[in-house]
Amino acid sequence: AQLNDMKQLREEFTRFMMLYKFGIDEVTTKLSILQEEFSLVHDYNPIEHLTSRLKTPESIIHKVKRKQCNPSFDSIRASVMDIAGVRITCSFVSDTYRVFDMLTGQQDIRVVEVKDYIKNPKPNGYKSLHAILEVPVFMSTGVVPVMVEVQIRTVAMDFWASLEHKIYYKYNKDVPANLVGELRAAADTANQLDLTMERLHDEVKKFEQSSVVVPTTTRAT
Ligand code: 0O2
Repeated sequence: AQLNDMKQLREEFTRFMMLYKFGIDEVTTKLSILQEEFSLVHDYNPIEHLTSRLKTPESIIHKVKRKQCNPSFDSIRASVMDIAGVRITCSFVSDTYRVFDMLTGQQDIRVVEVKDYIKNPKPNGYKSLHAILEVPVFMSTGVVPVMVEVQIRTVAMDFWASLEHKIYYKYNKDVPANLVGELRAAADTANQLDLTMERLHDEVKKFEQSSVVVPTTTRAT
């Protein structure tokens, strides 16, 4: 009986994780379509790159313990909302909101929660626009709503966050004060870079708009 229980649990876990993988597939397909449409039609692409990850079983268990939630599939589903994660990197801050609006404006997406760490950065300097989205996944037995966490940030925010993440885990979540201070300062530098790049981008856009040449036909005499 124990062996059968284990077999059943394994099947249930595989199905549980599979749905999140499909959730990621749904969201990345939507984003790839936007990305391709933008490059073909608008001659400009607000999405620099896309990455995705499924939370590891160890990391899920860790969060279940931290949140003190019941270790049943149903309560994990309800309280661990970042099992499926998609990260979108944009060139400019304005693009992060543009991509957010384009994605969340889609009919079949339900926005469950938004955390705007771009407007309200974390005390350590972390910036990113987070949203928990619920997307429908169409299975043979019917439609299943799946939660996907989307993180949208600029290249500069991403550069900062990847290094901070590495440092945080290297020091086992107890980063020395001097490094915390330097990271804070680096976040300000990244922010300055974002502001400058956005301003330059706006200037080039204005220049392009003002110098649109109306084609004239010239006649050889
Ligand atoms: P990993 O390895 O990326 O999966 P909640 O889920 O609402 O209970 P939580 O987890 O604090 O609470 O949610 P929040 O604040 O939205 O952050 C979730 C994710 O954002 C993290 O996932 C990180 O990916 C990223 N993040 C948040 N704060 C920081 C930060 O200070 N530095 C960096 N580098 N990333 C951050 P995980 O599960 O922590 O990690």
